[in-house]
Amino acid sequence: MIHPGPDGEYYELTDPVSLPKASGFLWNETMLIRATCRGYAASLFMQPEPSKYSYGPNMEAKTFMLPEPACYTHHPGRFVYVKDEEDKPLLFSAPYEPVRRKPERFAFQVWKHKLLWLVECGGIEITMSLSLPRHDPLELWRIKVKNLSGRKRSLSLYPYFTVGYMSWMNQGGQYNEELKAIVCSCVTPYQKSEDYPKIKEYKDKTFLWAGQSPVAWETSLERFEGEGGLSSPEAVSLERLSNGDCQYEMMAAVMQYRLEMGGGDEREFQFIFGPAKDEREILSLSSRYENDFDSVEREYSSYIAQGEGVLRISTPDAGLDNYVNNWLPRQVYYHGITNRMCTDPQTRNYVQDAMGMSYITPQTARDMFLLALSQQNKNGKMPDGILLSPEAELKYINQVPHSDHCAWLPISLAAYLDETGDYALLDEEVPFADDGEIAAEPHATVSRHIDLAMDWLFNDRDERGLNYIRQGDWCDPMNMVGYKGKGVSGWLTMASAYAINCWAAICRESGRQSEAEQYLAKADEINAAINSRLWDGDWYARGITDDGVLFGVNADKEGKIFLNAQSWAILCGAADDNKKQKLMRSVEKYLESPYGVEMLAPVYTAMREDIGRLTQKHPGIVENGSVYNHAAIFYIYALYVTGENEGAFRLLRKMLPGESNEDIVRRGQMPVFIPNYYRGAYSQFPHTAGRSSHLFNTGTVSWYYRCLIDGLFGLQGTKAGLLVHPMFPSHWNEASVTRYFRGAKIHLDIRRDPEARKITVLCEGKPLSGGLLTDIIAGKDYHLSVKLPLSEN
Ligand code: CEZ
Repeated sequence: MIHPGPDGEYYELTDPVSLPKASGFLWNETMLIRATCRGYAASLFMQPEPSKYSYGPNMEAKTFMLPEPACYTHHPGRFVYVKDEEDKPLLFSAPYEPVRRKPERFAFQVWKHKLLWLVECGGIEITMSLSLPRHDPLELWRIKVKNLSGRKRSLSLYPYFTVGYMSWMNQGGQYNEELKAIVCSCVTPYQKSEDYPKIKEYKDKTFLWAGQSPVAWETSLERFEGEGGLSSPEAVSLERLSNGDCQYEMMAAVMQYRLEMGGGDEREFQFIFGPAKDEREILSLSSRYENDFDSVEREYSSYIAQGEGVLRISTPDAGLDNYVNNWLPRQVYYHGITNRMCTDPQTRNYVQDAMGMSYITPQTARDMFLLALSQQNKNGKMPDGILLSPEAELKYINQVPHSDHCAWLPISLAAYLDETGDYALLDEEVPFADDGEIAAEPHATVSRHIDLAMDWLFNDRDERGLNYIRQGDWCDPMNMVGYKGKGVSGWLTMASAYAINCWAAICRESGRQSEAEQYLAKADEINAAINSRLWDGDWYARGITDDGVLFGVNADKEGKIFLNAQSWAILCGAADDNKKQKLMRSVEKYLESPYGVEMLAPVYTAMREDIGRLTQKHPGIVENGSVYNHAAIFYIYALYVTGENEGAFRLLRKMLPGESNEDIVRRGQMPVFIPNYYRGAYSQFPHTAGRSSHLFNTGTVSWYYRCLIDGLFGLQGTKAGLLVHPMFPSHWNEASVTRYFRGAKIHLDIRRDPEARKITVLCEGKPLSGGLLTDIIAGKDYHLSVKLPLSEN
């Protein structure tokens, strides 16, 4: 059903039915497209806000990327109908929708730099491949037709690219001979005259350019479908498409090619699909790319290859190797480059995505940290969102006050400093902002900025020593715990203590001893408050509402235990070993499912007005008790940093669609990205548990990478060098790793050794004290052999 290609270059699905929503995604700096194995596609481009060029059949709400996208007959997509002009019954469509004729052979290949579909039906083979240019928001399609039937065939080929409902103000389409393109135009709807200057600059045209002129075309969806519908369009049953234009009707871009093919003959067609401002731009774009697909694909492939990360692993787990070597760094890179396709990323997301870029392109991480800090208020508070351009504005959830954004600064910066040793960053002078406006004066060093952020967190606590939650912390929809100004977040209090501890460690490394001691004392004070107010006997409470009600405790019927309050109690040091063992048992008992560890349980099935929107979410999705991978990876990281290798690895492995076909079908996706969640509520709704959200925007991947570096492979940077301390699961006896670190290439052969009493690291045969490789020279190769004690188990 699914298998990796040679050297993991691609992942292949060999039937369109078992994983109907299986998908892959491609992006560049200005666009993103997600396409499924059956041909449906969701695409957007930035101008500068996210916009569309291929729509569904009705006005679509502009919102953020949603989980569990529905697929329906008229869902936007890219399809090719094939009709045999002699043997009429033969009508099929590649890759599968909308005709859904079962193919003799099918392959959906997700490559890092392209998506490819191969379909064989009735002796005709269609190959469709999609790549993107480096910059422009355009789709470059190659469609190959091969006659495998060993006899002459007379075919009609109909590329059908959806355009849909573009505007209630003005929309129409026609074929432009001169441009060799179907051009669909609209005017983005608006009512306020002050919007016109912006609107008039929009790319309000969608065009389908063809390398070879079609014999006929169609621009009206209704005329194309006729009475046959999309599974058997009336227009395809006719001799020729109508060559009609479209006047304020539902649009489609359909072309017809007549092919006389001898046995074994093959033909290739090239298409460019995307938005444009006007015909002149269509001409310049098509002339820039026509007849140059090869080099454009090569350029795009090398662009994507820049996101390869710093680890190449070969372990007993081939599935994990494939994901870590090929797909994980790509997904981290996607987040750092595209900022999840918005102009005002949430501050916590932006700073954690920067953390991930420390392992991919550290310079990008550095720039992201500096931009985020330049938007900090002088009082230390961080904004809810980071504005990526002067005309950007805070939207949606960024208009709801959340209290946690400061905490992520030292937590993420610690990974950057570990990876780069770039402590000079702490002395960089950065301005402040006053409510979004970057002020000319005053400036302060990065260190001073983070001091202020830690002091803001430390002071933003109530008389019990717990942090106010306002209308949310890491959990966006926990919006009614503290909206009256008294409710506190147990998780945020733990995150504050952990952040302050991380900052103390950085202060120590950067020679600010006294500040380090002061911050350690502050963290201890907070941990004392946590243990006196939030320990419920077998786990930690999630918080206390405006009305003083402790929640996330055993007394609760729903939302008894929250995962984040357990993992962060371990991270901040509030949980001593006795409490840690107790909460780990509780997590295993109440939250662990075959698909990973759930975010809370039992799920909420009714509104709690002292907790909020979270409790209104459908049981088992997103924050209401799904396997919310971002929360799960925090727990896994907490287990690694406290030496719980077995539990950490078990849950790390469950985050990837498993080896068994049954698990893969249940998740419904290929292991080419980690989704933000898998359906939860396993004990209450086992039949839907495990389903993927198919949403690849998630802070999980930065932390997954950190778990590999700081935990599983224990190849963590320090100021002095690379600390080697693998934390293998007991069933791993050996592995080899190549670690790229500060310009050097470090080859590690790691294996269990009956003689080894503790982890021993030899570099070129000489023991390394404390497993620390220092004085590392960029450009040099190092060969380390690491001996691990035999596992207890
Ligand atoms: O957005 C994410 C945020 O991007 O939710 C996480 C939060 O930590 C991330 O920063 C947990 O709440 O508003 C909503 O209800 C949405 O559910 C968002 O909370 C959520 C989106 O679903 C994307 O996952």
